[in-house]
Amino acid sequence: MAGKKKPLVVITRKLPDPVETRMRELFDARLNVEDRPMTQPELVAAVKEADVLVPTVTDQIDAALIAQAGDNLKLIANFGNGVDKIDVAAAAKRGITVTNTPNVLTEDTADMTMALMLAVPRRLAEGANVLTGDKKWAGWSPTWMLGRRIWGKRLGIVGMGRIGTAVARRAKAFGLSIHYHNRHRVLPEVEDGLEATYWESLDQMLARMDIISVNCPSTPATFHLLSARRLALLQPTAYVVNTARGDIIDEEALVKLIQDGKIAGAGLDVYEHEPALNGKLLKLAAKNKVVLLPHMGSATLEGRIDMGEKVIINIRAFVDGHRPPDRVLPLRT
Ligand code: 8YV
Repeated sequence: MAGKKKPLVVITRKLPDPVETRMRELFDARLNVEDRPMTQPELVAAVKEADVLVPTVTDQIDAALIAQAGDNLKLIANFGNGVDKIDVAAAAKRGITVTNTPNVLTEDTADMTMALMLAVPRRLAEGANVLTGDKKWAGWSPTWMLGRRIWGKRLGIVGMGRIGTAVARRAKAFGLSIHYHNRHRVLPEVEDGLEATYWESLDQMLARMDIISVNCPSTPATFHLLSARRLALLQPTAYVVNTARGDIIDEEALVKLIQDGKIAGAGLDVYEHEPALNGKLLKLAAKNKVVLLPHMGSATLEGRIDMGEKVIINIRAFVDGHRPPDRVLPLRT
């Protein structure tokens, strides 16, 4: 990246127009206007040539890919918060910096978490389908479309980081009592403000909650954190919501427990093998036991523009020789 030459920035997916316009002004930006996900060979070609790669959650930036990077590649500026698809340690070994886009998608993702938290117990999708379905609506009845009340129930948040805390703030206003499990207890003032109860034991928390919300990152330590054994601790009336990453939950086990009536239902935005979907989940959706969204927790125009802005700031800072604000360090093992 020597001299005044603009850095070659390869962006793997189509980004909002204002972001792409700014990137073209600032960088030698190679855009993906058709938004066709790049194949692995195309990604290899990109990392061989680029000074900066801007991937998203749909790209697998593993050690094998990083090993093929050209000497120019010095920065992977992820368009997204979660870096579970990037081998950050392999990048660090090759002297490649990794950045992400925290904070700007917190509130949107928390909103969608609340939407999913309401969707299954209050039969939202099912109710909406009544009016647009084949049969004519017969009208209101006192015993029809009864769901379960949210107010006064216990919410267990797994992962009390930025998004978990934003979920807790909203949930408190919905009359839920806040419980959480996290690697570290949060500051007393945060806990007090939320009237939150900390559970050191995830097992014990799971056994006592009405709703579980998964809000931790996907790391080797959180893979199947909600394992078959742990999911079996949930009450038969409990709901599970996941807007984090699919592989934090043993999806097969979750499906089985819902099928068997051992858990009441789930609201999911993320899947273990996405974009592939477990057919059994689709069957449960048809029976209104689960509400499924296609990974759209942070999908607002404002959020995507803010994410793009963060990517640009990270690239600019890096290219100008500063430490980029959202640098991601390899996990300590
Ligand atoms: C993004 C997300 O849409 O940022 C994340 O971690 O899960 C999503 O909300 C996606 O990652 C963009 O790459």
